[in-house]
Amino acid sequence: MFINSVLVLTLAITAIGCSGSSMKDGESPNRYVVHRDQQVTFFDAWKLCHRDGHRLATVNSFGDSAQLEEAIKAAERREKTTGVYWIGATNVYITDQEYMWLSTNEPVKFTHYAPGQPDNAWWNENCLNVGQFGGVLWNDVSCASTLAYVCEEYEKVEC
Ligand SMILES: [Ca+2]
Repeated sequence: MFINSVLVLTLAITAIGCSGSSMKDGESPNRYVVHRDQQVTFFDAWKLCHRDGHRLATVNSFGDSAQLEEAIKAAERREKTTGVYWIGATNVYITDQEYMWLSTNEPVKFTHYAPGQPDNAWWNENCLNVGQFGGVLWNDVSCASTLAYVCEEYEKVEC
């Protein structure tokens, strides 16, 4: 019985796999952390999130989107102003122009674009924000724009 349990556990761990860290998406409420204290470029936002042990926000489902909207609304209610916020997807210098979540190295599959977006206006819009067109609809803008940003807490699994 003990050996069987060890075997099952070993198989379970093997099945999960372990490549340095494992991300847990869509399961922990209140994982989005809204930063409105400064307006920064996309990559500065990415760096600031990692400095806090977080990552620039990923949004992989309508559930994620609802959580993100609630976090932003709560922050905006407190400060009585709206904002525009970076989330963690970019296609800058990616040859096929496919957007990816920089934080997880995963392609963007779920999308929540505003109508007419992404439009890559002036061939210079390669990073995504939320809030510019209301709610948490996405828009592509220049990565050098300076915006507020949303980080995300995530679960790191040591191997
Ligand atoms: Ca755009």
